[in-house]
Amino acid sequence: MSALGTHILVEFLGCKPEILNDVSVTETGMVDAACRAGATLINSTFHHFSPYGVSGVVVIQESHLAIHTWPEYQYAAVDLFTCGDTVDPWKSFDHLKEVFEAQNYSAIETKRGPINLLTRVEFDLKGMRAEAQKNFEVDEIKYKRNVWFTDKDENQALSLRYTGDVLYDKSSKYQRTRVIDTYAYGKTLTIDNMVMTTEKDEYHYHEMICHPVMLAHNEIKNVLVIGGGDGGTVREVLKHKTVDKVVMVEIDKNVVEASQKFLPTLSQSLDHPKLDLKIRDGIQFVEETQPGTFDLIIVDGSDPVGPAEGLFSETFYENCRRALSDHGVLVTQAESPLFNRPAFVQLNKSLKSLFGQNKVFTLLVHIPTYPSGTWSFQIASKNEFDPTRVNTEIVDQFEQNNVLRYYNQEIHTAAFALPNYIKKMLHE
Ligand code: SPD
Repeated sequence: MSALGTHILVEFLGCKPEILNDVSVTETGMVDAACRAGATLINSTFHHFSPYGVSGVVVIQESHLAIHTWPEYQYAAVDLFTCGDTVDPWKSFDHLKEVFEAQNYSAIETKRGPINLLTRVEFDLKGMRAEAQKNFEVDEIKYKRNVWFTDKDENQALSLRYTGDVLYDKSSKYQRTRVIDTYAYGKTLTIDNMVMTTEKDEYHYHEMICHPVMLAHNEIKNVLVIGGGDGGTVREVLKHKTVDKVVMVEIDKNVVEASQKFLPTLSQSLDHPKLDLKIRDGIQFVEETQPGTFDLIIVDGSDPVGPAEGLFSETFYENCRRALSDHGVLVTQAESPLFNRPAFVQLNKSLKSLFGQNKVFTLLVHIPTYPSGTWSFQIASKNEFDPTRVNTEIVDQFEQNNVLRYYNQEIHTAAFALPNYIKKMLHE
């Protein structure tokens, strides 16, 4: 290897103006060109200028492809910059020539980072970051780094802009846990590129996974929380005076550690005397639990990929049912009917087949930082229990004593009201 990278400066002339003015065709062509070169795609951002022109960059693991078009001159200026031996930027060139229907072109290849002029050094990454951070503090108002965290599937996404610094980043054999500092929602816990909870909207989720069921029931003594390592759920559970004991089973100690270090408002009750915190697999724990042990099981797991996949299986819920006391009830995070319809519908079906058609209820909650914003919990009870009915005096008293931010008696009723499209999904 004689240089770190290859840079090809391309002039495409006599191109089709309609193509050069179409941001979507241009972006697709550039992304496709990166893939044909054998590059690993990181991200792309493209913009259309009115009335003419497109600018865009495709960031690849091996550097970048960039373009500026002047449709009115049938001209595009393209940079193809790649590093390493596995990527061939000339394949991108060949592809783009076809896409833009260029009648003429010129290309100059130059080597970037000549190895004979460079000396590799080791350096202190952390020190550099701290130094760079000082500059941002001075200039904070003028410059905010444009770094985004995106929770997405192949068709939908939720993005949060953050400072660019990752406060916590550890991978276990199960998953990668990070804490980032977002501008709009404060410190945010993520697992494997998915938002788990944020400082500023966590109460929507944590109040709603506990209080509707606990207040409607009003005799919950022994509670099991599966997952919930950030501590938000046990913080809310422990607000109920009826509770004698809470067992929380979190598979990954990193989640607890991250929350204790950076999310104190969530993790504040993780050392509560009524709490028995176990770091182990919740699925196995429930399998081994004596029948009839818990009045309430709360499944506060992640999305159904990786270690949380089993938290959506019928065997797991069969074991939960067995572990519940006669008047026991289960609440589980049940994904979004919009973002993950298959998981939402399947979970409802499984619970109905295990607990009975009339013993399963769906509750909706608005969570701004989860993709689509609409999220659900499902409730299943062993015996007759109607969680939609609640003593309003008890709710009012509880809400005032605990200064709740989301839940109240009107929300209790409203949360069980399902839009027609969701009713239809659940009855198909
Ligand atoms: N898409 C995110 C679903 C995560 C559910 N659990 C969140 C943990 C909060 N305690």
